[in-house]
Amino acid sequence: MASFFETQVNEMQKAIPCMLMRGGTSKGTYYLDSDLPTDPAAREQALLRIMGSPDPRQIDGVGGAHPLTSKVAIVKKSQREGIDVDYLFVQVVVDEARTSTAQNCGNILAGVGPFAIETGLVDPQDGETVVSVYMENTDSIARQRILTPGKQVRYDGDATIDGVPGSHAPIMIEFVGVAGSSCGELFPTGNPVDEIDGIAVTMVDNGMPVVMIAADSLGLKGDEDIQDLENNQALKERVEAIRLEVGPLMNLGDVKDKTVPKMTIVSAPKNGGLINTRSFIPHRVHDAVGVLAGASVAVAATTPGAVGYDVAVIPEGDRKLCYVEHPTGALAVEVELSDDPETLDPKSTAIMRTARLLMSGTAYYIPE
Ligand code: NQM
Repeated sequence: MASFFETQVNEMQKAIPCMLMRGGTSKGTYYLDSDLPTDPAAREQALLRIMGSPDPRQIDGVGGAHPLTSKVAIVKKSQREGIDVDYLFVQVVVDEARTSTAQNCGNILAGVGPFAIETGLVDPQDGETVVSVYMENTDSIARQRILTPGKQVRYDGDATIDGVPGSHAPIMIEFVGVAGSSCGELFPTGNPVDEIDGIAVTMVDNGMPVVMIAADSLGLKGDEDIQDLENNQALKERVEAIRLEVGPLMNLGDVKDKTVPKMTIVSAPKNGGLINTRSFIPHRVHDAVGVLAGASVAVAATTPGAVGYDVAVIPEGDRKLCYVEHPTGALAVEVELSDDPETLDPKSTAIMRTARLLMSGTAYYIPE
């Protein structure tokens, strides 16, 4: 298939069309699947080299030297009934020559609908375009409502999300079938709480495998600065030891080289939200909180017995608008909890994000 992009060929370097987009509070390169090498090793090499990995500064690439800005979306037209596009998320490890598809990313997802429209994979409507996305990493679905007045993606607008300066056009995202999508069950051990190394933890997966630990059980207040947490070597080692132990219990196997589960320290809300968080993702501390990670926290914190339930301030009503507090504000997650005695899987999970096309063109890299 001819690419949407006009690729500028360079004899010395390999050239791959791509867009750089902000998706929610993250940033990454977005590719059409058909523009990337088909050979898996060549494909991984292209993604690493374009991002500039391995290198803590990613100085020879377009990556932003942080896991939140070293992300990739690979998108193609879907063959699935009722689905517009398939989205594969790839985490490019910053300081190692490694990529991982073992996790999904709800922030980068926010840019997938706009990218699909910009590249002609989805025909825009005049006004609003609904894009149905099959998320390959977790075998689940998201429906995005994108504003497309005059059949063009609207990026400017009045919607704000904490962790991103300014305001932009809202993108409403509804998730379908995300509970247990990586771990098999919403609470993969069958319990809302378990004890690991003498510490109570909640293992939960409402779209992202998350381990919730009460701040006071780690000797923390819960509102520590990101830098303080990242400098606390003893804490990092303790959290990592728990992560390695719970990986198999969450049906994730050996997680040493995986970016899941996310380790989330929870405490009472400080600013009127549901609960307060600090998330190790898993080795750096998130500036905010992941979208699907926030969705997992929101459901667990409203479940009796789970870590955080005792300090959570739970909104009234069937559809609960839960503000998951984080270092730069709060993430609003709307959850409709189960009323089925057979399952705790929520009836629905939805969030609002914004995204913006930052650059469209050709990425170059020197192959091996
Ligand atoms: O949980 C970061 C992000 C994420 C993941 C990470 C995310 C999600 O904020 O859905 O969005 O946890 O690595 O981009």
